[in-house]
Amino acid sequence: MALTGMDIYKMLPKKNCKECGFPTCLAFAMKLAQGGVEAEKCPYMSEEAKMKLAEATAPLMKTVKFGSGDKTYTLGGETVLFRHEKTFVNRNRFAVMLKDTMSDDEINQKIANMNKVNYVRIGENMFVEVAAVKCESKNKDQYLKLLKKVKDECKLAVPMIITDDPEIAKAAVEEVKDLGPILYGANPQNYEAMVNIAKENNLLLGVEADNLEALYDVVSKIRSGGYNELILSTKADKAKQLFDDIVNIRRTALVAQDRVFGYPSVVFVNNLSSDKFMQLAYATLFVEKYGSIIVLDEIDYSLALPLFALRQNIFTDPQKPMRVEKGLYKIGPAEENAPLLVTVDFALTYFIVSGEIERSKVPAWLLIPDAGGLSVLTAWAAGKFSGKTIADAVKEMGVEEKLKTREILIPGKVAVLKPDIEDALPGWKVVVGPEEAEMLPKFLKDYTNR
Ligand code: B12
Repeated sequence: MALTGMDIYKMLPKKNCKECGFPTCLAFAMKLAQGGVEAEKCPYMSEEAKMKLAEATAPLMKTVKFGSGDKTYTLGGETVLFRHEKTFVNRNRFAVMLKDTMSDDEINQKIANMNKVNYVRIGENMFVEVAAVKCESKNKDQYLKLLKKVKDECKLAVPMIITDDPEIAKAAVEEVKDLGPILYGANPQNYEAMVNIAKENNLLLGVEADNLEALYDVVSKIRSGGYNELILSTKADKAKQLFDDIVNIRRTALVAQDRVFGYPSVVFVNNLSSDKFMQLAYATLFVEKYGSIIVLDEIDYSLALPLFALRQNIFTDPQKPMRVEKGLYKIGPAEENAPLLVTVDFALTYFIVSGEIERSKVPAWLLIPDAGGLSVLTAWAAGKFSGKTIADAVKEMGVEEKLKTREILIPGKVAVLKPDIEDALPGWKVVVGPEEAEMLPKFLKDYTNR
């Protein structure tokens, strides 16, 4: 439980020395309880009190890691229940379920799709980060064969070993430990053996139980044994129950301030329905509330496009507008005669337009004025993308000194700006481009071959 100002006050030396910058120890304690000052500011606090305080003021929800190298992922560490209260910090990760009882064809198809669905949206790589590899056969060799295949063929995903048999778990960890796998399957019966394997290999351990009470009990025991790298789940296979469980885990941590449930969660939406689009619907629910790893039966673009876009929206910081820095951006090996285009500083627009320019393979310059972080038409309607703002950007970025071209390509949606820009930039010609950026590759090729 979090400490109150009075709890902290009792631990202080009560010298009222003012060296911390506060008039009294009580004032310092109150500020510390709110997280407004560091305990270190008190020069006379005992080491024991410092340790107690560090523990009590640590975030209520633990931040955990899995994976290795450039495929290392962070989960948890959330401080608010609702994104708009502040921000969510660590995005959920998606997983695809592979079982050692599936046919080779089925496994091959799933792995091929996991490798194929891989694209960039607003600067972020989108792919399934976790291969949930389940031992259903109870046969060690059969399971290890699948795990080895995943290790060799799944190019992007980190394995999550799923078994409740410590002997199989041990062999499985040995097979893929370099990849920083998650070990999932500790429960009230096997937790001691599973904790030992996780501890020895420094792995994130998935703990599950039939219901929240049993989960609370087993997590308490694991914590008092000193292991803290956990991710939690219940075995609920009905949507309402699973949703209740996952929300309660988060509320227990953040509202009741009980660290026993202060861990991220795994959600098996593949157990809720065998229908692909029902799984999609459930997954959207758990992106918003509070799945940290969301397991699906499969992935393809019809699932990935909505899910990854939703995740990207939920896990952006609402305190910061999604915008790029104003400036003159070089795309490809552009020289001083290369075409010059202008767009706005709304991140989505910038990444779409720069992506299409790259796709055209025509090296070019992209001018970004300060347009308030809004889309083309929104910025235009708000008066932030106008003849004047574009002309100001041309001057501010030193475009006339850096480039020889005196032509600027504008978005087709704001063709109406042409005379205003030409008035504000004497000697310049405005060329109206297409309305949609996807038409840019053809347009740019025709434009440069005139
Ligand atoms: Co608004 N809004 N909005 N809005 N908004 C819309 C733009 C629209 C069209 C809605 C409508 O009435 N039909 C109107 C504008 C109408 C008009 O004047 N023609 C509108 C209005 C009127 C407003 C307000 C003035 C409302 C008000 O307050 N009265 C305010 C203005 C803002 C302010 O601060 N005062 C307003 C506010 C908003 C909010 C809610 C804040 C959000 C803005 C979020 C943001 O921009 N960061 C908002 C949105 C989301 C929209 C909406 C629904 C989508 C805009 C969007 O994100 N588009 C549109 C409706 C719509 O467009 N469907 C209305 C996606 C991006 C990627 O598109 O920037 O245009 P884009 O880029 C594309 C193309 O232009 C092209 O490629 C891109 C992809 O194809 N392209 C190209 C881009 N750059 C370049 C460059 C070159 C060289 C080329 C060739 C092509």
